[in-house]
Amino acid sequence: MPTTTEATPGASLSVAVSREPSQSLKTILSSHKGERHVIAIRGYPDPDSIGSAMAHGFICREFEIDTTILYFDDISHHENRALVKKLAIDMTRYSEDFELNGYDRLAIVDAQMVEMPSDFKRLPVVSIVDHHKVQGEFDAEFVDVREDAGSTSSIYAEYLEHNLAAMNKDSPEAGKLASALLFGIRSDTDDYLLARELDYRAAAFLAQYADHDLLQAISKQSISPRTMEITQRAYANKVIADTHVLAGVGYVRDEDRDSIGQAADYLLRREGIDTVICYGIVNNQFVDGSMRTTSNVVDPDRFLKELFGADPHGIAYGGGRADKGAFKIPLGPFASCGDRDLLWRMVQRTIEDLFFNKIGINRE
Ligand SMILES: [Mn+2]
Repeated sequence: MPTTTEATPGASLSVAVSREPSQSLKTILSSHKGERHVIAIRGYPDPDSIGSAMAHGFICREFEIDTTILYFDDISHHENRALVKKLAIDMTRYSEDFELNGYDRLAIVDAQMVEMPSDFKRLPVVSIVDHHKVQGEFDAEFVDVREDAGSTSSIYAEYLEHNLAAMNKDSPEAGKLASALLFGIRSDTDDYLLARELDYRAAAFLAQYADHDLLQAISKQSISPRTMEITQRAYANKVIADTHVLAGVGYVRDEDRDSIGQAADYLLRREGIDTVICYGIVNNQFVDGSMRTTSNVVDPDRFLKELFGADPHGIAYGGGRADKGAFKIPLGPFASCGDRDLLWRMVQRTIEDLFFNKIGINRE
């Protein structure tokens, strides 16, 4: 009996889906057969951008296009490092001496901002696929930006569903890719809380290929000792005011930045708390923080913009969306303060003063 793993699974999920983007990507990639492309991940690599980059490479292989996944910022989150390691994803960290010669084109995935280092300007952009409104000037052969998608991984899953590259249940490669994309969708939609129709359809399609043991192994990744330590510092230093928690964690290395957000997530689970701000001095250069809220009245974007204001160019130090936000304030020359404890106390005192002032609570 012939097996038909490529026979439009997911077709039973009724909604009419345009094949147009998949078709035009197919046409464009067909015209670049034999070329070498860079797939660029801009910003800190996260599961969505990593999964999307893998998918783009997987599809390119079908068109005999050789690809290199290039990333520019350290993989900061422990879970993301686990993802790359467990799936043995072949990714290259960009450095000044990266040999750009021999590459014909550039593909950008899940980037939000598409600015590239200047030496990349000579590479024509073959595609931009994203679910954020894309910022910056760009000129690409293929653009598929869907703001109604919860993740870029969902868009790539749709290309796969439309057979741009053969998915095969017996192929470990397909299994790895489906797992990475599922992880990307889950992570960008906050565990499907923010998922839209496209994301559910993508997940239903991918689930049949995914390696579920692998997926579980990635998501059950233990919390790193650094994150645990930073969370513990946040817990020890927390100041509670009404339903708010403010927690300074002191000095944090750049690669542990994500632990601040994880600590905030943790504190938010405390009974009676609905809003958390967790912050530290990151890389000895920035006061960097994360905000989390489950409150119906607190808007993190507005809250942080009002709390910290903007730099002289009018760029706000903080911002966010419905349930989370972040801020980053450069210490500038104050970073050189010879007394680290004093500098930290000054930062802590300033943030606490601003915060208590804002929520109208006297701190003593
Ligand atoms: Mn994304």
